Amino acid sequence: MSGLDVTVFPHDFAWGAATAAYQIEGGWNMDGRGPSIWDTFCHAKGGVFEDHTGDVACNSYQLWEEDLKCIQQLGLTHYRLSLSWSRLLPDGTTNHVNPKGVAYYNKVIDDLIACGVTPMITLYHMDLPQALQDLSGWSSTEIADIFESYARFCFKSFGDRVKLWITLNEPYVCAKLGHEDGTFAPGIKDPGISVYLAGHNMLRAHAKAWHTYNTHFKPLQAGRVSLALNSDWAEPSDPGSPKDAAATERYKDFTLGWFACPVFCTGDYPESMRARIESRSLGLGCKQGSRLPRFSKDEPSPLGTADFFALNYYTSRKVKDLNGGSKKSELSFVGDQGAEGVVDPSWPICGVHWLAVVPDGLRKLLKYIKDTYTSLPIYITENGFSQMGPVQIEDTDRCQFYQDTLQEVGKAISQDRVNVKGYFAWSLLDNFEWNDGYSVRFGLFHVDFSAPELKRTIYGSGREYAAVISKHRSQTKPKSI
Ligand code: PNW
Repeated sequence: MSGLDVTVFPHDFAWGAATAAYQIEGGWNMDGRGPSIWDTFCHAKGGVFEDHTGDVACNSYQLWEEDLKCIQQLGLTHYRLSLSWSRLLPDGTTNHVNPKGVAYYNKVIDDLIACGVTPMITLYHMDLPQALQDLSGWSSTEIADIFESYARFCFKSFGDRVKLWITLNEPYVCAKLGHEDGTFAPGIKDPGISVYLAGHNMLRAHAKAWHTYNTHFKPLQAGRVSLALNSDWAEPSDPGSPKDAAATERYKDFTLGWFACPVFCTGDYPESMRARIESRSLGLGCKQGSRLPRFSKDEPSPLGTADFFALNYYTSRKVKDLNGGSKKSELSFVGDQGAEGVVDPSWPICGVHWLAVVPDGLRKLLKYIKDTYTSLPIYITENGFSQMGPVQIEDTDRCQFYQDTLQEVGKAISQDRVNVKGYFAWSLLDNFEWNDGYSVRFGLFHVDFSAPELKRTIYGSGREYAAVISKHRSQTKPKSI
């Protein structure tokens, strides 16, 4: 990455790495932590590669100091972590607080700040307390108020030091993989119905939490709150086909627009979602009318509930129209979307099957967000490259990936004038990669999962990332007078 022109990144650019509680912490039943839906999903067996679990993971609950050394070795300016809701509030409600959970995160936050690293904290990264799932989880209307109480508790406990908050990570993935496909916890397969309900309650929960912060905490704490949205970049499969072009717009609306439009544009779902789900609901004989819920006028609107844009980008797709295909009369999200994303055969696949490497897709997506949704600052809150199979500590292909990707981010800043404020590599450490277990490695540090010490070793790409950060620091120091 030595050839990268780092001077295009502003001097206060956030150089980060990201993790999530369930993927790294382990200590699943230690010191009063309550179970989450991922504990249940893993322990039920059958849903995760070789029945791996996050019971121990990187044991960051006990080895936090080792993680801190990794963060320092990289020279990160920012570290994005998530809080385990059920470690703080074992049954999900503020009726029972677990003081050891609070103490753990206090130490993490204090240590980061003492080392000059700014924490960015995600309140929810896929790990709902099981006790709340037992009350129907994201499908229940009440969840939004319960989440708001949890958020309020976190702002109160940590907001004196934490100034960058993400309420929800990837509501699309939680809703679609967790409630439509059933491949992620809580493993619900209820095509075409629960997915929209879960997504809707996530938006309500986010909006309530943002308003609470804005009214009660922002005046004193002066932080910023957003939600992290994942999106592929998408282009028509056949550039000459108007049907593929229309399908591409729907593909973007049903992934990014589903959450970005209510928050950044109109306070409501994209028109294409509203119209299609309504007409297909009628066509499919749904008794309750549209399966896409409506936002109530009696609740705070989702519109304007973000102080920056947080984007998780991994890959791109070529989109084919599916309106005439086998999904036409199927009650399902993909049937509603009427579009299918496919991988272009010219794109290399890294490790995990869904991740085709398309660095310039990120530049295009950044410009699209600026043109379509907002001129607020954008943080790339996740982006990364995985390895599968034999471990290569000298991971030249991943070095190339980071070089190419950062170059594209640089072009977005210098040529497209997109206000990108930071970049967080996914991930600091190899970790529990959801239903791929430990078979897929995203870390800048290798973790030896075969030995109880769980030794962390920097990859070649980690060294290169550290070199970029230090080069940037030395070349863009604000001039002293
Ligand atoms: C993100 N997919 O999730 C998450 O925020 C991380 O927790 C995760 O480790 C990372 O990406 C890498 O996968 C995704 O199947 C999980 O398309 C699955 C998918 C996409 C993103």
